[in-house]
Amino acid sequence: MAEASSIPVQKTPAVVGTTLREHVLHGMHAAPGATGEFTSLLNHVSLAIRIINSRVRAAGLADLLGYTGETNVQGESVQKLDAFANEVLLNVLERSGHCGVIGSEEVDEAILAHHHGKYVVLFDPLDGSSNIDTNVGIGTIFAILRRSDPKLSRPSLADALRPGREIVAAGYVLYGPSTIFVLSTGQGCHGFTLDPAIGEFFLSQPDIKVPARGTCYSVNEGNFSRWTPEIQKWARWIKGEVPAGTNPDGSEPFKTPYGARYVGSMVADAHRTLLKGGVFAYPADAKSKSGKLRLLYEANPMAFLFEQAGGAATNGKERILDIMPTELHQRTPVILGSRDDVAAFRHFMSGERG
Ligand code: AFP
Repeated sequence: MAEASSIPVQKTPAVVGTTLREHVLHGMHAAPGATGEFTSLLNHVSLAIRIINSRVRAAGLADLLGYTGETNVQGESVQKLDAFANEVLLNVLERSGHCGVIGSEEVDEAILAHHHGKYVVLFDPLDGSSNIDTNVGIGTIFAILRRSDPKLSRPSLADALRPGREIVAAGYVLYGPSTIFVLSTGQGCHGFTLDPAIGEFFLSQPDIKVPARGTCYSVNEGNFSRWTPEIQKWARWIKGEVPAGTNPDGSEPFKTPYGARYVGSMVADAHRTLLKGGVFAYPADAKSKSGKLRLLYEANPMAFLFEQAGGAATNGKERILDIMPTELHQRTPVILGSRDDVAAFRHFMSGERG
């Protein structure tokens, strides 16, 4: 029988890890000249998220399922939870006093808030809302930009119409089996999980790196007949209907077929892709000629996070973060994920493969 002394001592895992608040404060201390406003703004975002989360978790009980009877600026029926999440974010952000401009997927015009507010916050309050009634993962997505001249100029729409490469922080929250907050302030991409008993987000996935290649593709293939021949060729290739072939960049051949995974909530599909690799695509089609997803509320924040995690995001021709927006509710094709898988899609679009 083994002596007691030879039994390896199990280290108790730390009960309390790094909270989201500490993580953000740490970033502030490392930034010379930081005033604390950005930290305060992120704390307000986190508060709004926790309020939304509490309602999402009780949706079936609190008469929050179903539609309000209104249609939003996109012409889509507004879900009650969508309207609630939107209101919470708008109220909390306005009260923070840090926002010059706020843009929401649910609101027609940009909201010009505080004259000297340093920041612009753009968000999709509840992404994947058509999945709400069936208890499938949904999420919130946001991006934060800094106004160029908050002391001298009044807030205007132009403050929001900036390319994604100027984003200073972006994140999404996935209301799934647990509530996960993925955040980047430009120093990598980090995942926090909500401890519902304590009401705090704790760092659970530090420095997420998306694998250079994955094994899954995520696209609404019901749109196949509406796609261009180039996109159709990509889809046939990734399903292994044609030989994998050699790569234009000389890298190791892909192992097709890839597996298919599609939830229909961008946050859920993107989160899986971020952690496991592969590619998520919502390309343009004959019905949605500019794609379906919104540049400022969905594509840009996700592209920022994927690039921070070593992945890539394109509209098929151009890096998402380089697109110069012309409208608040502009749509764009989005292809994001593992570096090599996104490159393969681009090679089909440019005709380098096909
Ligand atoms: P909803 O918020 O209307 O459900 O749209 C979700 C979404 O914007 C995005 O989250 C999904 O990736 C995409 O649309 C799904 O679109 P399809 O239903 O056309 O596949």
